Amino acid sequence: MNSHDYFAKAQTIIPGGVNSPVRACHNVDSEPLFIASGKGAHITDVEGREYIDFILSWGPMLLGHSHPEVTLAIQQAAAKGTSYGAPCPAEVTLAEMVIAALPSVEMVRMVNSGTEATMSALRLARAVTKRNKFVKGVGCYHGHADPFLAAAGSGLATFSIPGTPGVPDAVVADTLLAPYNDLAAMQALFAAQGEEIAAIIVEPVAANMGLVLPKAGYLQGLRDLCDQYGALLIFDEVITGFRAAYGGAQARFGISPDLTTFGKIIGGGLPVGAFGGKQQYMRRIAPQGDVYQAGTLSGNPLAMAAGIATLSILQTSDYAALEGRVAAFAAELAAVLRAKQVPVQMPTLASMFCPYFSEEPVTCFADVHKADAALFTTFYKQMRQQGIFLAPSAFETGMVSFAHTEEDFTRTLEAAQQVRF
Ligand code: KE4
Repeated sequence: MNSHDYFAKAQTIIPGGVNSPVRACHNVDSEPLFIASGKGAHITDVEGREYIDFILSWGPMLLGHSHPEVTLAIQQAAAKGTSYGAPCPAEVTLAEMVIAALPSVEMVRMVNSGTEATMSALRLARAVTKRNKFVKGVGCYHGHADPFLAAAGSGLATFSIPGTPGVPDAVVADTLLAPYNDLAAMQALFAAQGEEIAAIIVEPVAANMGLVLPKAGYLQGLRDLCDQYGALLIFDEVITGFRAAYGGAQARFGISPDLTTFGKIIGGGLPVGAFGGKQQYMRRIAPQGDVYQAGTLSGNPLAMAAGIATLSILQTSDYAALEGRVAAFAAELAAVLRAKQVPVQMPTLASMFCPYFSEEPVTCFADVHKADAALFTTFYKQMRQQGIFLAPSAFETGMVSFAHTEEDFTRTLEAAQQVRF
């Protein structure tokens, strides 16, 4: 069977034929590829075609696919059993590694996805502050828990309306929205409602509307507002954790949040999320405290083994060297595209890059919508035809691993050279 056949069958028994919407490739007018295997920076589809992978499972595979040490760790753990429903030493080891990497994290709870991490962190912030309202940035994504699935209300209203059917109005009534990177809007929100706000949750680098870097002073401004009004600052580092730097975006930008959420890389490709922060907050989590949070497979021994193996390698990996290589590659890619008389912005940060087909730099969600989605679709399709596997959406970020070689970059640039807009 080829991908088309698998997709046709999948659509009869799985909603949209996929287990997560973005994989359906609707944003780029394409059908998904069904993948048979991955090795290093490459994946192979069910028809045996190989691609250079810049999705990397939406972030987890910073070491590349099937890294031998990670695979061995998982195999060895699996041979001893897959889940105990009781604590195991690996949970302590991975917690120690996360805490050692981020000074702001003094205690951590493992969960099974980024969604569980952000959902739990918000519950904790609300319990700690005894407040219900929280603020999220427009264009930031924090998983699919109900409170985060909010859209902007009408006009100047700062309250939200449900972003999807199935979320009650009441659930998002306390979800406040402010444009990412607009510190003045956030300050106005706090001036009006600050005493009722439990938390700001923010992607310190917004990687779910392409790649939008924080403006100078923005993150510090959020920190100052939270301090002034007694709200908690939650950094959603599900993507940036251990990718923006080994210590996450908070290490790069020198901001200490009250809570941090993790996912993706800390599981090495297996289902892991986590939330952590200062002891004074985290000890409120059951069973030490009174804020309930739980999970059958939280701290799963295989997932912990994969995370430990991954972070053990990343601890001594040269992030600066990778960042330099990615910046050079992205600059060359932008030059190749601009030579075709198309407008390109190409922000990068660490091992992330994002081609926006836009005349103007992208600093917020409104700017993202000014980019030419049709050009992106053309780019995506023709690159995929040439064996380059880009994120199938202009709202996602290109991810590079330590396994990508200069040959991979060269082949990608050659493919871009062949694109006809
Ligand atoms: P998960 O529940 O998908 O593990 O994590 C949710 C989440 C939370 N916070 C941030 C900053 C995230 O980026 C995510 C999930 N990221 C998307 C891709 N950008 C997941 C891909 C998908 O939904 O299939």
